Amino acid sequence: MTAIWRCTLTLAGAATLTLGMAHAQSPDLSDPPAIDGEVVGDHGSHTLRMGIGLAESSPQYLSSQYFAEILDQRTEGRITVNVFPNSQLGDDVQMMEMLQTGTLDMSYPSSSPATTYVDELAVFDLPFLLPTREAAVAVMQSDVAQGMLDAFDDTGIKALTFSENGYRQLSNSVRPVETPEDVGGLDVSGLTIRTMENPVHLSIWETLGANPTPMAFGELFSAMEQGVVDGQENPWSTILTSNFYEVQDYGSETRHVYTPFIMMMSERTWDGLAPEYQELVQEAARQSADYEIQLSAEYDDWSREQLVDRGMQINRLSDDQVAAFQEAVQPVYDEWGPRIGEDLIAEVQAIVEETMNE
Ligand code: KDG
Repeated sequence: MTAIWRCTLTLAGAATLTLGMAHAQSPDLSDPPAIDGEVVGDHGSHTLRMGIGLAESSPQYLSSQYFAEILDQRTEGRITVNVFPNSQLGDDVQMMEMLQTGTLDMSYPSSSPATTYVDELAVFDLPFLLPTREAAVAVMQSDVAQGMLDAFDDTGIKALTFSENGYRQLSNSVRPVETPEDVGGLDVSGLTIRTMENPVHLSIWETLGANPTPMAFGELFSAMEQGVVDGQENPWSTILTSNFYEVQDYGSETRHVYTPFIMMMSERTWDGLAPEYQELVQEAARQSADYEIQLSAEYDDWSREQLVDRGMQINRLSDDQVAAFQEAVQPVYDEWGPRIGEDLIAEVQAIVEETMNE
């Protein structure tokens, strides 16, 4: 069913503008916050192309449109951002390379394939490190995380902000994946699971006895349709909005990794913007990230229910099964802890604990 999302964006001192967007498969979403900053000075016109992997109904796309709307309104149309969904312009890895060469202005990849630029980002790939969304958001907004964004300087990429991809859940086309706790972990033996292009993810699925196959997101649907891979893992919202449920009958609520997105700009594009425009882009990126996180939370459980309604068989794990799963992936910490840095992991864990005690 197609819903029409209508939102009213108000610019201080300017006329109220109503934006209508057609999109399928969405819950009752919060309206985007009013755009209330001042119009910035005239520093010329720019049209920016932004490529993303996810579909038009995803929180990533909707919040990117909000980002575009902020820039449009606060420059009186002098900065235009055109958002291209569904990996039309390339996958995460290719688009980051395009940012480096200046052939693309903006992209919004997961942090996982970006570990080739900033090693420390791999801390987010450790299983079960971020047990709640509150903890994950606190980490993404911490000085530690800001340090990771700053570490992109001189790579050719300006990293603007973190936001939420979300808790990853397992889906497959072969059988329900559930394991009695005495066996330990998840019984994924023999399943070919597509992973993001990230070595920690490979290690997780190898440790569990699956056959992990790294692959670009844009190739995933047809790989599942053609049986090249049996399964994949992504947030419920992606499994819904990218129509993976059409080729995946089984889902398991594993929540094994929380993945952030990183909104990025080509350093060439960034350097070509006047300082006042740069400041505005940075502010709009943070505002749209807050909105993206909110939308993502609104999508999460709702998407799982939608998937069940559409015929997917989804099992949730008992506390004992989760504990067994966590124990089974301990070797991933043994292998990657020293490489990622035990101090960094401890810093992240301290932020998590602080949020849990609040
Ligand atoms: O725009 C982001 C997507 O390209 C991708 O990062 C989604 O989580 C994802 C995946 O599995 O590749």
